[in-house]
Amino acid sequence: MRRFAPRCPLALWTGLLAATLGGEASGVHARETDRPNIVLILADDLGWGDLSYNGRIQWSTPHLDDLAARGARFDRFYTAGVVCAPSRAALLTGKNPIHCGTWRNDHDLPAEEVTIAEALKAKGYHTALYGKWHQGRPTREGGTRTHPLDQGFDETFGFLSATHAWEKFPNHLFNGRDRVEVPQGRYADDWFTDKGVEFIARHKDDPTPFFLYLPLTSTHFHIEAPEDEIAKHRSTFSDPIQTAYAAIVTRMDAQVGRIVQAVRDAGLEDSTLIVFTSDHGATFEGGSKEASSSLDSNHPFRGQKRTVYEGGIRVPGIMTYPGVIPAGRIVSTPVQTIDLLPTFLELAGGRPEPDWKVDGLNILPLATGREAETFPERTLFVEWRSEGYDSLAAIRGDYKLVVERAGKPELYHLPSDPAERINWAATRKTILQTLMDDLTRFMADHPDGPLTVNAPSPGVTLREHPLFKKNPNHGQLTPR
Ligand SMILES: [Ca+2]
Repeated sequence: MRRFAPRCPLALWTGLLAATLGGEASGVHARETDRPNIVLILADDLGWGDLSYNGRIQWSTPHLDDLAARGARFDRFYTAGVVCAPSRAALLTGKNPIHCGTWRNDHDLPAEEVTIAEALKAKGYHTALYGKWHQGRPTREGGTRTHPLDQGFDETFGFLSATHAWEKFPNHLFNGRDRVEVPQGRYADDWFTDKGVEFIARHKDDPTPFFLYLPLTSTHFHIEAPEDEIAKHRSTFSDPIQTAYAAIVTRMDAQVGRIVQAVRDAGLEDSTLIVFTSDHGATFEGGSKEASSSLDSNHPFRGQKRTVYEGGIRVPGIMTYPGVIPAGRIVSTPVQTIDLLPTFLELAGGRPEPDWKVDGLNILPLATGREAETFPERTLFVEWRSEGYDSLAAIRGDYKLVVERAGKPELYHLPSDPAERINWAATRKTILQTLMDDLTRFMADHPDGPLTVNAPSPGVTLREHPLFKKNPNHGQLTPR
């Protein structure tokens, strides 16, 4: 039997509540003070507006809607990167991309960085990754320079490289380090969900908990989906690309439902934290074939993948842990994917070591609502200064600073203007200065050089943004 008393306030609160309400009779069981299993489901390029709980009307996402309703829904959940590799590295290490050596999309996650999997493994967790890695460049042999097996995962199955993960119906995948042929015609995320379901069942009676990381490839291009899923949307759409995109989203929702059901079937629902989010906003780039742009996947936000506007970085964020996180809780405090490592580690009865230099914070107080008022006000950062871009953002409370191409700072008040249309920089100078000072400090140790306003940033070769040129919808609000 798993027994553990994690640090307060979680253990204290659950213990007090159990004592007050009468323990078993109240439905608050002793195991709620144990270390939970942790399931982290990560979507790829999923837009805020792709889920029905965020207003999508052409299709529905009942499993995600239900998951959100049964736990905490974070309405200001930010990624720490605007493309895959930096975002995923930050998520796994709890550090901003410039602090974990992975601020470009072709960077490898350095071996010395401590991941969630390594941190939890050291606490006795079984760890698995099924899905897309993209944390190390492919090698000539077909492997990857930084392998998940070297970053704390006991077992893995899926794609190692980014471009391989475009294939929705792969003919080979990687089982650990081994390239394995798989029967063609099977949808990749079906494989990964099957593996996840099997992993949960296999570990249900273990004395120690598990960490399952499921980085699915939905909704990243290619825009292809299983025929039976596409058929469900033919009456809604005439455009085959929109039809396929809708099918990608609803298939992903069904996969989330299967994982939740597997947890339930294993009798682990009350002892499992389930987290769902996306690595960044939807893309309007060529590979998406205008699926996300025509469907306005980031609605109501401005921007897309590779931009620091809300459409690029504000994504769905759900945490469900029955008995600990109250159902129906909505959190409006800004949080970021760097917060997951310290949060998970707190639940596992640990804390990040000081020499890991983790940037994120434990957000359990926000998720549970207990001592939420003690959660410190802080500034969150997003930087993207490669591939010809020079985009920075600093977010604090209701305000957000954007500095594009070292030009004039833009200041937005997000509650009144989530689409970032009204620039308050000329008049709200105190908050502007605070955010500029924070951003300057954050950028001081940037490996490519510090922030210089009104001048191109060092180490950045500016060029025309290809996606601005190709996509007239960039940054525009389009009809649903
Ligand atoms: Ca992505």
